[in-house]
Amino acid sequence: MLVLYHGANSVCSIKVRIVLAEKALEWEGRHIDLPKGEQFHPDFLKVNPRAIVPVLDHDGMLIRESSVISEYLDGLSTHNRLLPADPVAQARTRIWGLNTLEYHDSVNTLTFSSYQRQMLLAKSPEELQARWDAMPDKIRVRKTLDLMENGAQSDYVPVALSRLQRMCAEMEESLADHDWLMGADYGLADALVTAYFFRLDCIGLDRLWESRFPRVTGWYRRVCERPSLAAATAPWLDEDAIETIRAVGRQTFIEDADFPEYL
Ligand SMILES: N[C@@H](CCC(=O)N[C@@H](CS)C(=O)NCC(=O)O)C(=O)O
Repeated sequence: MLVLYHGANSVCSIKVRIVLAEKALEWEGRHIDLPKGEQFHPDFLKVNPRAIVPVLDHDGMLIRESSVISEYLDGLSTHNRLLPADPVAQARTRIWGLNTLEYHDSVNTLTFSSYQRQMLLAKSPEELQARWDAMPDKIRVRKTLDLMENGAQSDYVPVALSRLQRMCAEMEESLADHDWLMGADYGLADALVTAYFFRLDCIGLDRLWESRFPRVTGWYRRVCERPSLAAATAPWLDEDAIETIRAVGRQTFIEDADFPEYL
């Protein structure tokens, strides 16, 4: 049996849920409420001492890291094979998977400087202290504290924006000759990066690619038309929740603010 420990609005969980939907695999969810801090509960720490989701439990065998889980799931059935057969395309797909570590860090920066910041600001000093004490990664604590204090003015924000511009520029190049990242067919590389775009879209930052990167804009439109994105998001995130997140994002990242030029 496939059991996924996941968060409703966690980008890495959305990534894995997209692959589960693309592969039409049966799975059971164990929802971990991240804003409530359920990732720090001793029962979950037995599943992942790093206190992060997603974690896949396949018949008692635990697998962590969303891109690794995604490729693992793809290998479980021949239905809608997502990893290309060609070894070079496989290597390139895995590079997209590695890149997502950087995308995750950048998207996490922007999320915690906007709506997650509001969630943290609403907590009492005691609750916050308990959270910092529970977080195993103290570098992440430092970054979160900085984002909480400075919001969009944090030094982390322009770095994140310029890295994400680079992501868009690299994708624009990869999409020069075909509709999907690895060729004519939708594949694992597309599935691995989609959730980061979904989150940026939710926090009102679709202008990172809209009117700047036309091929990426078309790619995201096509991704949104696939039933897998709705299947991976709608049951956990309704339109009202997304609108609230977007409103905070729009307040945080002022519409006409210049993006740092990476290119
Ligand atoms: N590189 C990991 C990142 C996992 C990660 O950071 N997950 C976030 C949610 S997207 C989390 O569980 N955060 C817990 C917290 O913020 O305390 C992956 O791709 O699986």
